[in-house]
Amino acid sequence: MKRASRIIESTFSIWLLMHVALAQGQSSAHIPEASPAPIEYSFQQYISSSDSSAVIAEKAAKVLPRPNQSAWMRLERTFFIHFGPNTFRGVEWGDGREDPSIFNPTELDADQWVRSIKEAGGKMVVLVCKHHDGFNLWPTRYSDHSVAASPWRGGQGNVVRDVAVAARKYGIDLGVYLSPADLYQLRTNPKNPSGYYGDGSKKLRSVIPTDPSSFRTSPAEGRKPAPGFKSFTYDVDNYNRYFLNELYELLTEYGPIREVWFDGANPDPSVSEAYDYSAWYDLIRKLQPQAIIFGKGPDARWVGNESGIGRTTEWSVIPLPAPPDAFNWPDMEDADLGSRSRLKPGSYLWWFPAEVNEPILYGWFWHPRKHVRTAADLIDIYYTSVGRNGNMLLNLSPDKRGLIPDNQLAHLRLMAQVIDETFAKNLAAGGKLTADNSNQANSPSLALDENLDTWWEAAPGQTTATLTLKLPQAVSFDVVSLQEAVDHRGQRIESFGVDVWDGSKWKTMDEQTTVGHKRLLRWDSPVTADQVRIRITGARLEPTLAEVGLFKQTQFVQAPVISERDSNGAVTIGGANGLPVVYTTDGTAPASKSAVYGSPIAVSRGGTVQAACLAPDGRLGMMASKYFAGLAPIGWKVVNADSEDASSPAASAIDGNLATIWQTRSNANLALPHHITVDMGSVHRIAGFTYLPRQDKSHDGIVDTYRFETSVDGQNWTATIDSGRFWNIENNPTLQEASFTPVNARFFRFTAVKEIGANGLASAAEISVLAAEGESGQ
Ligand code: FUL
Repeated sequence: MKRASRIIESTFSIWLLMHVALAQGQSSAHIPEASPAPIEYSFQQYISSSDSSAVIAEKAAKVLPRPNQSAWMRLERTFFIHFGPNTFRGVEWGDGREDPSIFNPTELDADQWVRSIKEAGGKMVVLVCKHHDGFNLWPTRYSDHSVAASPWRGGQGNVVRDVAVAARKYGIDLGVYLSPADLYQLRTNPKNPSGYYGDGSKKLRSVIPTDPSSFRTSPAEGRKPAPGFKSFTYDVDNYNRYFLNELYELLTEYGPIREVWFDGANPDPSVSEAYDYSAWYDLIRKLQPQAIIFGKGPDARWVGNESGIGRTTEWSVIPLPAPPDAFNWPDMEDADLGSRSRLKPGSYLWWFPAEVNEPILYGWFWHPRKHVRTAADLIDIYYTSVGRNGNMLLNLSPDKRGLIPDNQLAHLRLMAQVIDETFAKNLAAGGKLTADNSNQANSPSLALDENLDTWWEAAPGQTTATLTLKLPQAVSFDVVSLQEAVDHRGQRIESFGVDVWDGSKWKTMDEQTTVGHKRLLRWDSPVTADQVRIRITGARLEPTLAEVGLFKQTQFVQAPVISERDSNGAVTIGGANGLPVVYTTDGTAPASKSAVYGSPIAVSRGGTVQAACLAPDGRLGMMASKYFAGLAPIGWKVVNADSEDASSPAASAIDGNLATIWQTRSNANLALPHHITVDMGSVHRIAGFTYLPRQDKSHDGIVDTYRFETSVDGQNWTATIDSGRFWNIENNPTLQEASFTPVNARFFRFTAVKEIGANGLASAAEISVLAAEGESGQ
């Protein structure tokens, strides 16, 4: 990295570098021999081949979060906004060939976005400033492909500015997502023949910010730096210069930036471009030293899925095979990233906490047909993200108006209400916490003082302990919250259990592994006790607890249960325990005035059913929501499939049962393409199709590239979509929908051209078609 040779502007950088240098010097340069030097706390530790297992554990326990991470981990509930040309095209990934004129929201109101986030307990908004399609949501000086070229506000609008102003108004942090992949700039994009991405240009000495008028020819010419900031020099090619200038604009013109989000996805790897990460990171550290560099960066890691689920064993101290300065930060998806068996000689130990991202819709960009995760789903996600030592990053999707629609907000508000009410009162407060061993300076009462910077710590040399909480009277609780003093002592607890006193003996309620910044245990039903015991059964070094909490989940009337479609395409709503149920089928959230459920609802054309019980006090209970993709397969038959496994027949792709799949034979016919042809029994006017990939966690045969053909008579076929792709299906294997100009069809044929793996398989849980507006149904 170029760091060492330059003047270092910020004290944070100096502090960081000193510590990293110290740690490297201490461990890799001087491998301890007879009497090892004491192990100091550090931002980085190196495991050498002579380290005993006790030394390795101590080193892992003495890796601390860096200051930018400490503040970030305390944000817990954070939000993403995906909005751009994709919103107007109804796609997940664009192609960089979009005309800027399609970006024309009629009522864009960033204040509404940020207000909604604030009201939902959000502490940060990360705005997608440029997605993979390369359209910039601020009027950058370095590209004509931006809001300035759109009709929105006569080309005078700036989404980044609007969000930054609102974030300041509501007192929440701002983060920026800038996609490294850029299809507009792609060298092969016919819409932009002079694109920078992969143009093979030479690395030139470049001053950042560069003078836009000499960007290609003499990039050593800088423009005036932003007030309060300096210029910097890097040797970079055209695309990296473009990217650095975009970063410079975002990091100098919109106030403090808490996170810079680099995505690893690349929709078109046919053109390659070497990202100069070291220059990017260097610039970020200099301009916004407190910012977290996420993903393709050293400060926070993608948890490995886009469904909001952290690991039950989630270590923030991660062994890296190379020094952090030289590492390229791949996605880390293994089930276990940091347990003792992973701490091998030659590893660099580094604080690298998880961020758990998930969209509120089943997809990142808004589309009227994408259904919303219910409040109950979002609450589950809170427990599997924040409750598992990760930050929750929940995406909201403004619609074409530029507003977050009510159906997203209804679930979001309910989620926040339930979480806020649940955690409003710590039932452990007022109790007395004792421990069978403690460090004199760290008494157990410090774990009940609502201060994360004071903590209980076990006595020197102890790696197990039992803490007992005695309450003045019995309390009922179903959530236990534990937090380690990670900022001061790192992450240490390897295993623990929680017991309650049932009047005559201790009863074990739960046993788990890691704690970290926060671990939430959530039980199906509350337990009542006046004594609670926390047994720390394993730790890397003396364990700590900064805070202990007992909570009772707020009571909401449970959501009713919406059935699958029956063979006539009707759904029933049950599980209301005698309460009236209100429901909607138009995508809006049910309210007390919505239709009252009486008899099965016809959903043969597809759509969303949302329902909630009305409690006797008039409050609406938790909402249930179910989306039915496409036409119900009433009377449909498979005419032909080129291959099917005996246990996964082709008929399973059109049986309306999401749990059964069609999969091609794994011992023959292995080469793609594979196809399935379906007779719908009568002619329909259709405008798209749906593909639900298998939902059993296996990736076998999930389709990436497909052909979709239709026919009225089963003889003459039209390639309605000759070659289509399910963008991002590998990361987010949820329902896919593709639209086309309406056609009449009785037959359709779906051909899997390419799968996400390389086994030659094709599979599908369900395939259906989308009725065109005005299609009268069956
Ligand atoms: C992914 C991207 O490809 C998606 O479009 C989205 O931006 C998500 C947050 O990251 O990898």
